[in-house]
Amino acid sequence: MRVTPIAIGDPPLLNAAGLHAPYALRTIVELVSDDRITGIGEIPGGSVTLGMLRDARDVVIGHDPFQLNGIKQALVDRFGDGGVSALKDVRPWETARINHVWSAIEVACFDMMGKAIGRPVVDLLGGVVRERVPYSAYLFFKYEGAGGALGFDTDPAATGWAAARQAAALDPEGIVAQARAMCSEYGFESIKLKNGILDPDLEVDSMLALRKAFGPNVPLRIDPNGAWTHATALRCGRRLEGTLEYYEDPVRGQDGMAALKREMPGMPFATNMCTTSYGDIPGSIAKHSEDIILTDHHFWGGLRATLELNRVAATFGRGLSMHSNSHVGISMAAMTHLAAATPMLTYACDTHYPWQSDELLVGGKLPIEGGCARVTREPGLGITLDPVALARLHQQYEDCGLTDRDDAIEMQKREPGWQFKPVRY
Ligand code: GKR
Ligand code: MG
Repeated sequence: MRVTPIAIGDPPLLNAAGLHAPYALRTIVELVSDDRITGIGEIPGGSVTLGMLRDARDVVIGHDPFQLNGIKQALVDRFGDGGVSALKDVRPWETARINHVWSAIEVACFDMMGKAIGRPVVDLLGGVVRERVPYSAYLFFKYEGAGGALGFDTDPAATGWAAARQAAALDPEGIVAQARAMCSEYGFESIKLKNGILDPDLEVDSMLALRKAFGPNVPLRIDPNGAWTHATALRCGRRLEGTLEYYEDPVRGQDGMAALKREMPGMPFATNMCTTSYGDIPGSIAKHSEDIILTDHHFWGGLRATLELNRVAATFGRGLSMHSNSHVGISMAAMTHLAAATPMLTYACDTHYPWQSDELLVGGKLPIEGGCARVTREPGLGITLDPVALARLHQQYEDCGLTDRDDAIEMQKREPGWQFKPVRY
């Protein structure tokens, strides 16, 4: 079992927690069996998860990858609940560290199992319900810059999406230009805009500009990450009634979401913040805090645990979508296998994949065409790790000096004194 932290170039994207650093951190897990079958997994980076994964080697090595229940139990015996993120208030979805650790290992086990029996992971999850998995264009307000080695500089020779990816977008015109370039490159047919940063009315104006530019048939979502008060969210929501496919985390907490929903019964609400684990499901159902849950195998405890949400959604009349963070192709492949096997996951999934140019797969980045990623029929995840690329991205991790994501620190470099506020507007 090899555990490798990597850093991937990431542009200066804005969100309620601050600003993305020039590099996003991920941790890569490789499991190698006695008969030389390799399985790979990817998880958000960070010192706690990295330390736990390194410690998990003693627990994992020697197990049969098909014995997922036994491996999971051994990890729980070793780590308990794995500790809660110090950034719980900033990123409420990142609470149970054991889920991160287990997710990376479980995905690697599934990759090994698939390779051992010559079947894709999606078949081990019950089989294909959709071969082409739709993803949405995930737009961000941003400063100028491409991230990575270019930091906040830009490449003057860039064209098309590569140029738009590095351009500043701080107003409705910038967001529409970003959307046009991303949709024309990848063919996305639905759009999400990250909010909770600028003046809320400017953010709503940006959504309305997208509606005008793309017409009524392109589903639109807005996600202020709970940074709005009830009054702001109600006012902005009213301006967006009839425009949104769903309203993602306008306010914090299940009680806040439920109270807002009662005042906007016609608006579909979605979350990856107030209902983020099975422990939150009773409250979600009792309060009806959202209509759509954004799944995420990195945080819900792996592929099988996330797939089980399908039954919850079917039983209680909820919809499913998918959450994402800056990532490379192992996560992209795992997300696509999972979405291809989840009947209730009918909303286009989020992905940050277009924002990252670094990749560690043989053959480079996985294709997104017509807004969709096609699930492979190749064994396992259907991807191969390029050891040279992995070594380069690990060196990038060593060189960049980052060990944990902290968007507030990055923001303070731009705006000295800037402080994270759970509710800003
Ligand atoms: O990448 O800045 C970001 C997003 O804000 C991310 O951290 C969130 O987890 O994608 C996210 C979401 O809330 O949907
Ligand atoms: Mg969200």
